Amino acid sequence: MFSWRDLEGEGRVLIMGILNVTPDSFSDGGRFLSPDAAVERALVMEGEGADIIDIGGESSRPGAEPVSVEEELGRVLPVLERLRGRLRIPISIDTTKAEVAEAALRAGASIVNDISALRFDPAMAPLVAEFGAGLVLMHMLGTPKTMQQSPHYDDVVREVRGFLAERAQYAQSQGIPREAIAVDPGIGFGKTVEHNLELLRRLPELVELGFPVLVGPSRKSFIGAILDLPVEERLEGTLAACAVAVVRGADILRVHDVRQVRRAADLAWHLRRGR
Ligand code: HH2
Repeated sequence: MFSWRDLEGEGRVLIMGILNVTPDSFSDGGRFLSPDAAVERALVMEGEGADIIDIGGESSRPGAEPVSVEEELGRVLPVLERLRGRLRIPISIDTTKAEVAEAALRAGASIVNDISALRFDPAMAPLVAEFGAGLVLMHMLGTPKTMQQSPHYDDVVREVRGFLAERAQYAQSQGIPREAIAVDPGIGFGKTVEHNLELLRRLPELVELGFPVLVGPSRKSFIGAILDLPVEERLEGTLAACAVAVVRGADILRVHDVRQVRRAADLAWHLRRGR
């Protein structure tokens, strides 16, 4: 039975290294599409200090078209099969589809990272419960195709918090234990620059829910908008956002640049403990 507490045992922030096995992800699309390149990338991220490898076969960038189960499985399964027995750290599968999640769990994944928070596929919750898998519940307004069409909230933090609390209740009602659940405000998923900033500033209000909080600011467009920088120039902005998130209570960071974020996050962790 997966428990976030077991992973957190080392007393440091957890780094989830991103492995996008896609042709069209916003920052690294196409780079790890071949299974061999993807496996190599996973091993490198483990060596750089990742605690989890998050494998995804469908881009969720704004406006992205959904892909079929067959297409998604054809991308992620060869990577999972080749990774079997080669990683010491757990694997999460970034998918909203129960069929993809099930195949991935059978092939060695132990966490489901569902950006729809169990909304898109009714078979997902029972599946996670049956496998005793870990679960990330993320907030998103609508779907990736529509989420950036003038997002509006009266109070973004209150609404995201209410959504995550409701989804966590639902997950538990389906038999998923509380210890298996982490929550995520979904940086960039139906949010303006100001919404993203507000969520990071008021992260302690999400920490109060009592679940580990995952944050994924890596290379995202709010960094580009504020610093006026293209996606390949957003490392320093990512480090700043990650450090602040850790100080404000984040437990898990989902990032592309594992080596650099590991160092920044470890320092921020010590600052947080000292308070
Ligand atoms: N962000 C992305 C994808 N999955 N999962 C969680 N839990 N939180 C996030 O913030 C998150 C996520 C988008 O980033 P990326 O994977 O780099 O891009 P793409 O969706 O284009 O593959």
